[in-house]
Amino acid sequence: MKVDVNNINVNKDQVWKLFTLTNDNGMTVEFMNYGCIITKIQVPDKYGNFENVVLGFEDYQDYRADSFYLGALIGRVAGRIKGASFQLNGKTYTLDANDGDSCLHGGSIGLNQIVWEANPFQDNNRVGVHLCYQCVDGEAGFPGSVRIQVTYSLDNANQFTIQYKAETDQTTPLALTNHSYFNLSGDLKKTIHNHHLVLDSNRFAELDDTMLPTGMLQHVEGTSFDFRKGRELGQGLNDRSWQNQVANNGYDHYFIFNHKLVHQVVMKDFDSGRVLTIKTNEPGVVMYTSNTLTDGLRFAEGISRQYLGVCFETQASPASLHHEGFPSAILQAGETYDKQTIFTFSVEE
Ligand code: G6D
Repeated sequence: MKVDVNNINVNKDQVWKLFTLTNDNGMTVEFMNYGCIITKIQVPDKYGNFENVVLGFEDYQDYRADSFYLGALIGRVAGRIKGASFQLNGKTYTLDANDGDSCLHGGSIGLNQIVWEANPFQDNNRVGVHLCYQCVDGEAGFPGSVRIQVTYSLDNANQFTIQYKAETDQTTPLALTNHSYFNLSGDLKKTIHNHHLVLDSNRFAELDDTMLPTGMLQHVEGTSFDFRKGRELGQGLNDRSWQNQVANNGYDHYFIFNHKLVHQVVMKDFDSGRVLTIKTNEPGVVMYTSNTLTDGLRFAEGISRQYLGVCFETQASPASLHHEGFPSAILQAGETYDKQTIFTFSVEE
């Protein structure tokens, strides 16, 4: 196992670091310290062919302020905050309204645009990089000075782990996640329509026509949101139900996990045999099926098009800032934020 580091000379003033983690099976995970952006994950198919399973740009410059957040660390608060404001302990905070009237993914200068301090490490079982950043009080409109450490690591069980640790000197909202778009076909051979998904959730957050949670949790029973026994993503991408249509003909919804299965998500592509299992201590996940991904962007393995990847943004819910009944996104002063999501890659015949 090893960690390789290369420089990306962005311009005369800025150099980004590009890290590549490699395990003994030949699996690699590549990412930058700009936005903690994951640019490539190479894993084998059932024939042993190593191919990339995440969307990434051909030119690293295209990641600068990318409106699709390809591969990016999202924060301080992933998702949409209604009215770009919230109340906390009797005080009203106003944020950057960068998505209509809402604050999306931490505002127009989110953590996806920060150059993080990076410290590679290796021990007997894994290789990785600690990525650190100190948010100052009032940054992007959020209270509290927050020290964040995100750790990317890879082991020889083909498990890629993202660990998020943080502490704040003032109570503040914090909901960090990763915005990688997965496509298990390998090198973007096809869209995600035939990806088969099991998702351990009975309830999802109903959206209004501005993509904001209404505050109602809908049961998945009898809908294209019921993945408890497994279904292909394509059924929902073609479904004419209200909630699939609200999300621009697909999924862009927060699911609350039942936390009754070992893994919260299991996705499989039958042609390649690749399987992705996701295990997390987060209370839920936004599943986004790249419904609004525009055509024509130059990715490393080809040209972008709708439904080319699916995001599993494990997180608490920003809806909790305005509605009861949602997993809280509040970090108390003195409390340690300690979240982990493990992405395991395997193959099945
Ligand atoms: C759209 O609504 C979706 C978001 O969930 C996603 O993160 C973004 O595109 C990239 O705004």
